[in-house]
Amino acid sequence: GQLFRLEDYRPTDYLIPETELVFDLHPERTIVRATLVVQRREGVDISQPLILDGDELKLVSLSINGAPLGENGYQATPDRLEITDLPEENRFTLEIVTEINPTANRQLMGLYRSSGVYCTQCEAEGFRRITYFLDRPDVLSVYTVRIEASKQQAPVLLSNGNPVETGDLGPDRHFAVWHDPHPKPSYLFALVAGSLGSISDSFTTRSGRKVDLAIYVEHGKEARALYAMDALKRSMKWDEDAFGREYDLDVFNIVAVSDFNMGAMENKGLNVFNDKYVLADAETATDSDYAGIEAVIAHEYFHNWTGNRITCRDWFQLCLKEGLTVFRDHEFSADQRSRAVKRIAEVKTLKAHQFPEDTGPLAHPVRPRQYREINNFYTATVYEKGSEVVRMIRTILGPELFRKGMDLYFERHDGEAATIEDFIKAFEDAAGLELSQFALWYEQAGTPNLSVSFDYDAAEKTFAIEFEQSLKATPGQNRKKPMHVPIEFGLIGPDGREIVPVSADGMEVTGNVIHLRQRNETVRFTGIEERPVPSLLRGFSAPVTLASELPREDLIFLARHDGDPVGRWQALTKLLTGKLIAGVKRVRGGKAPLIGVDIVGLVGEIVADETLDPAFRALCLTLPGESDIAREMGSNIDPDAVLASRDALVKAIAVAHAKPFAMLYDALVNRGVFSPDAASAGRRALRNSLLDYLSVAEGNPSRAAAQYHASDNMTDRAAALGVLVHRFGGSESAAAALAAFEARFGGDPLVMDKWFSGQATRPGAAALDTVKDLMRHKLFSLDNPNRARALIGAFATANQTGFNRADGEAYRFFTETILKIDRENPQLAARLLTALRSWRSLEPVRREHARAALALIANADKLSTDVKDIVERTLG
Ligand code: B3K
Ligand code: ZN
Repeated sequence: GQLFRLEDYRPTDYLIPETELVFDLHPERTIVRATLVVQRREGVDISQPLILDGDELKLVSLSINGAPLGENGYQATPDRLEITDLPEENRFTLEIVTEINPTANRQLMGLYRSSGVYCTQCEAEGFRRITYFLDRPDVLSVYTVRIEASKQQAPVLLSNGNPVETGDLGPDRHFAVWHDPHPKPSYLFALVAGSLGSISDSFTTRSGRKVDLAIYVEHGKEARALYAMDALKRSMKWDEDAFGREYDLDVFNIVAVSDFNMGAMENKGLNVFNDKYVLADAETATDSDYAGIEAVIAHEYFHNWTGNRITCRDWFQLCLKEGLTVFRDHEFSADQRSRAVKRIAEVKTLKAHQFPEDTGPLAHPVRPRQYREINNFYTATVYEKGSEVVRMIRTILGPELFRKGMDLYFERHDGEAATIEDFIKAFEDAAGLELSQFALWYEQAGTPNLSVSFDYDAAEKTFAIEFEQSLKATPGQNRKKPMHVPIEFGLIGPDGREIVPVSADGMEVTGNVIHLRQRNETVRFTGIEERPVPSLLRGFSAPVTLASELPREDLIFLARHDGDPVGRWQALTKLLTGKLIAGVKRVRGGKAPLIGVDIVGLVGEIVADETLDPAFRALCLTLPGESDIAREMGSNIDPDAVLASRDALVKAIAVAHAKPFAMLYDALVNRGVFSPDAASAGRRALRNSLLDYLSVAEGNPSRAAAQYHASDNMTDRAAALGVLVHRFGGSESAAAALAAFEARFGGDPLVMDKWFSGQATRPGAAALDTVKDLMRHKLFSLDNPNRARALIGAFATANQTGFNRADGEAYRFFTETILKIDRENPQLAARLLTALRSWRSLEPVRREHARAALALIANADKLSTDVKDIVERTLG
């Protein structure tokens, strides 16, 4: 693959201000007639050819200003069209006719069919699979789209923008015309045509524009789209209130399809979704499905301003739209639900997905400087860390100046393709600040580590905190500069109250934020009457790791008394992780883990505290997962020992608190009809976590089996199934529940994904055979991304002991499967393959098996660019 570099960016010689597309839709032979108004940029010589991107295209005809182009005037290959015979005038019309085959398109990029529905996916480079074009985000065009199709096969005809006209074309064909007045890059183009059911509603913007809303789904599933519609209306309102952003078209359409490479796509006025992020009701969706739908609906809607109205100059700037839009959807969910619980969930996600990226071979900056395959850069670093960087800007500026900066950004760059520099400049100008050191967060890969030590001087009544920041080398970046790290903090007195220092010397401190800028710095607080317990990184104010020499008693104190719930959770997690890691070491030495009563008591205390939100208690009760423990250990991982240590702590907590846990389990039983709201979901989360502990304490599956069969909602049902399969797999109760689930939901592949994942994640070596068997299940298909992720993805990322079998058999199976998927859908194969990115941190035997499996992929022939890029960097 070719290497693309940020420093090679150059604007195009030609622009395409207007694009007219006519689609004559047929399953195997679709004709696309593109009429482009082409504009030569000022100063560009007429001898400069017009070079357009293509991908697997078949050119039918080509003309300029109405006259067919002679064979010597151009050169066409499936992936490139170079036109040399161009008119002298600087503005001309180019007509390109191409033929494409939507049915044969299994990569799910460009125009393809999903269960008979024509749909498109153009980001990042899918539009070039429809017609030859300047397929890059800095070429903005006004689109008019005419779709012609069979009335019977495709009664619904949708594209971007507003509907203009519809009509008949004889007995079985009809057409629709759409016009999008907002200039947009080609990656935001969309078309949908098919037979679909729908629900509709409307939203009136604050300036009085009435917007017609519709969600299109498979016939019969309309009622399952109601929650998504509700989330959409709340998102539209929230963006007006929180960011002053109104919607700008007469219609907003969402379509759910069942074959989709990622979560969803923000095409202007026509969002296309993976059905997983639209369909929900009590019977089929869990609370976390509901939360995911709310977040993704909001995310795609928010892109209308951050991504669409202001887009990216080039794909290196991807975080400009993604990091910012993730930040916006995080804030939305925080406002709709419990802010603290939402923040803890974000921190867990960041640590689980982004931290391993930063410490592994695929590490890259939030704004990468080079890529071979852009689709491999839709990563947790660009999205989640990108969001954390925006959050830090708000922490540094404060909410008012942050909003002022956002307003300035919208005002300056509306209708443009912008860069990270433009974004940062808006905040610098709004706040009168200089953010050049801060901008290193976009440039330097890796997670900074802060070593912190403390010194209380009772005689001077001062409390000093000494920081040392370090950042390890990452691929292509050996030497790093110190960063600007905003550290939210609190000092807590022995009575649990916050201490307000008289002054802070040595470092910049604004309000409750310490600004770390040098490699080594010390802040000294004065007027501190008693030795305080410091709470650092409150709200997880920066994406860093913290190595503090805080004594155990202080961590216990913080877990009990920190006024910041995120701080409480962080302290508890640190204690639990330390205990779990010590346990792993003992297990590896052939000994049983030692479990102190204090930590067991602490967990029980928090769980029993009725003054706390049940969702928060559930988070505290859920021990760090096996991969969290492995990540914190960093090297020489033996997943079997990790599981043994974790199970031992679960058991100790379960046995110690069996009685109060059982009472709480009963008290939390669902009463009344199911509601997906955050408070009800929090109670279910706590109750289902208790179910796991109680089942361990009781040593039998009865309680989980009873819950499974009594459940009136998927959250409780899936949780019970999880306990049965993971704790009592192979038991009659587990088999009965699996059979009941299949009998009930066997007609619905999306729901059955839970059944596939549940079995794929059963701990232990036996899961591999189960996964192989399930691949032959009638509902399973490697071609469908949701199925592949539910079975293969879940096995590789969420089954530490099963996937990392000591004999390496699972790696070999995985390798073969990736190669199979790669033949049809390279993007999906490459994404799944990242499951092996942390192979170097395994113990030597497994590490060697994993390396050999990766080498098998690297040496296979006919690898896609996508998989080749990942495997080469992973083996690095
Ligand atoms: N922008 C899309 C992701 C496109 C991925 C292309 N490989 C969804 C989103 O982030 O909202
Ligand atoms: Zn996005």
